[in-house]
Amino acid sequence: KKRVVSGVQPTGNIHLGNYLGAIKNWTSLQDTYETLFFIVDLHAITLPYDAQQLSKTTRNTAAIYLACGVDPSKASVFVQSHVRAHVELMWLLSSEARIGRLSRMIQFKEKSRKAGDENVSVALLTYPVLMASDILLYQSDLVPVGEDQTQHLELTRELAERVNNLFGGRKWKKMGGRGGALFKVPEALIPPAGARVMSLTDGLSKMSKSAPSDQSRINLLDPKDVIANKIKRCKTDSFPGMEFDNPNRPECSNLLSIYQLVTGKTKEEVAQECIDMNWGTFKTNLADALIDHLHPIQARYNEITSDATYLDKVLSEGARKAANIADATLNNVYQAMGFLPR
Ligand code: AQP
Repeated sequence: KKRVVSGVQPTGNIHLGNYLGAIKNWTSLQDTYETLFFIVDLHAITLPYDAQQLSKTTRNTAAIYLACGVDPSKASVFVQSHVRAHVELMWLLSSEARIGRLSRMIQFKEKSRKAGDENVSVALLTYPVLMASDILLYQSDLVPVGEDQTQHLELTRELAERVNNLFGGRKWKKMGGRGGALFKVPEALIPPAGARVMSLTDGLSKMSKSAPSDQSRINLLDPKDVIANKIKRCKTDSFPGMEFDNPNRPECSNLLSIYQLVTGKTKEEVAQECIDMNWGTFKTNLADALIDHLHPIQARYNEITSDATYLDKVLSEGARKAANIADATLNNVYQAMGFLPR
């Protein structure tokens, strides 16, 4: 079976964008591939964060994975920092990553501009090297990536090839190793179209955990009345009817896509159904559909978190399975790079 890895940062409340763009897709991937889904807590400290909240957010994120249907009997679910090999391999890879290349990454440029020079951590710059480590440790075949991560995956592929060429093959054999490639070079798994969920208050920016206004997103654990209220108050326009893909109506297109994804209808069905609706009617339908879709997830979340030990067991078993794969890769790399065995 081909292997797929993916993760979400515990940087805040998991929202509809994280769910429709990532977690929901994992539940079908776990049936086809060997999957590892982790909570990338080490990535969550690259921008200023609240240490009092990190472990709580990490646990909640793990519980949400399971509530959304990630099945620990099929997928390994674990916390990134529980597998020490992530940080160790990152250090080894960083000797082959180049500052110029990292500082030209679009996400680094955007985030560092927002944070201001004095707040830019070294970790924000080297974040893509940790991401490369997350992927390469598991000899992953495929990585689901949104548009904003394709550059990072490209860097991962370059690092894999570079280390394979510099230290793999015959050179590794001379060091007492098996020879061949140290890392599999991963491919991108492009998610289904329309899975980019935009903010409720601005149809041109993406829904995001860190956006200051909670009105801009639907959190998966929002109670019914909060969901209804956020939809009622979200941004609209003054055009008649509802339509997809009108560049002058980004909010309309976004809300129709959300409606389509949570009802499981086709785009054509939704376009037909809503063509003559006014905003008031559509918003009521959308709020009802969202509440219906999220209700079972919230019920499962409550079940999972009311059991004091279940989640811990899942996470420790997941970390154990992950560490088995990760340690094998890491040991090979140490050997090929010439380190004295322990
Ligand atoms: N709005 C979105 N629409 C579709 N997919 C989205 N993802 C995030 N936002 C949307 C997907 O969720 C996964 C986890 O993302 P992440 O936690 O690694 O960081 P992010 O992409 O930066 O997510 P956020 O929510 O915007 O968090 P902050 O505010 O902390 O940066 C990824 O697969 C991502 O594509």
